[in-house]
Amino acid sequence: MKSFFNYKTVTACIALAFLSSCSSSDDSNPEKENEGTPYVTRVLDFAPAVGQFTNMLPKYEAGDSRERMIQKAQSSVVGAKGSGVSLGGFGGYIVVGFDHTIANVAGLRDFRVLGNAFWANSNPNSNAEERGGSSEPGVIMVAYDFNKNGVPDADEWYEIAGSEHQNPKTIKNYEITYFKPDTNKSPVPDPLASWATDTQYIKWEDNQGNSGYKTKNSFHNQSYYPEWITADRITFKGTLLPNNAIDESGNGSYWVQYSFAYGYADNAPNKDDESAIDISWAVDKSGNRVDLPGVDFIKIYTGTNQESGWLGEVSTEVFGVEDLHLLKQAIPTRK
Ligand SMILES: [Ca+2]
Ligand SMILES: [Ca+2]
Ligand SMILES: [Ca+2]
Repeated sequence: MKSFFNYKTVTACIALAFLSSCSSSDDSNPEKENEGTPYVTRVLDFAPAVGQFTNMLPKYEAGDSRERMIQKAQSSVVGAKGSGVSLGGFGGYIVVGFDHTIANVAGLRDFRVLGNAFWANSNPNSNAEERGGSSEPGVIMVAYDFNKNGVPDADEWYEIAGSEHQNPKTIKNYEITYFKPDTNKSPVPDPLASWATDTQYIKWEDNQGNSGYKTKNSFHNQSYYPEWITADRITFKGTLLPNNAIDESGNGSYWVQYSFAYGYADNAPNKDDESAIDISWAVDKSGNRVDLPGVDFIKIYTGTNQESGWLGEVSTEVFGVEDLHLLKQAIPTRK
């Protein structure tokens, strides 16, 4: 945006001063009234899974209801650069909405979910084939409001088929249940890892016959189970991506979370073109491509069920969403 106002804008602002706030109307302003804001304007739902930043990003305070936590999540992701939310382990999600439909422009990527992924400075494995560092891939779902009722109906959701969609290690219709921890139980520390204060902290089970415990670490002492949930267990469903974190040091000191090639949230740095999504990658439940004119709602959920030692669980963070067309960023889709 230009750093000065032109004469006409200033005059108009003075004239409108008693009616409303006013801003520059130059053509490069992405917030032109007729197009809408290029960022998230509301959060419809927020349900993080178990995680070391759950109850922290955003912060739970005694008495907060689910509705209040959704409001806090909204405050954390609206606008150009939010303070961010953490979705916890597999399945934890956020649903965001906009004041306009993000258009699906042919041949171009259309939006970007802002995360905090970064590339490692010094991967001990110099032969690594994939880029990596802090990549915590979240699965992206999109909905176009076909019936124009202002909400995403169950049959309006489609999954963005990222690079791992056809990977045989990807598990569709995965389900995991986390059990609320007993605050009176005795912690089980790991004598070989001083950071692990309770290796049997939160029990989990999935629909593949696996079960285990989520570990509590010494860096985060608050409850990892969403405190506003009174139920003794929570279940999440979705597409489980393959594990992406590897202990490249061999001694637990240096974990690299590898990036998938494309199509996920918090998987590549925000400045990297591979963090940008083409709505044309959306598929239906059978995996068939769908031709959406645009999207009105986006859901992001953590796509992996993995812990990376002292780094904790792989958990997607979301700081906002950008409409690339309103921001005049033309990023070609993949060939
Ligand atoms: Ca497109
Ligand atoms: Ca609808
Ligand atoms: Ca992250």
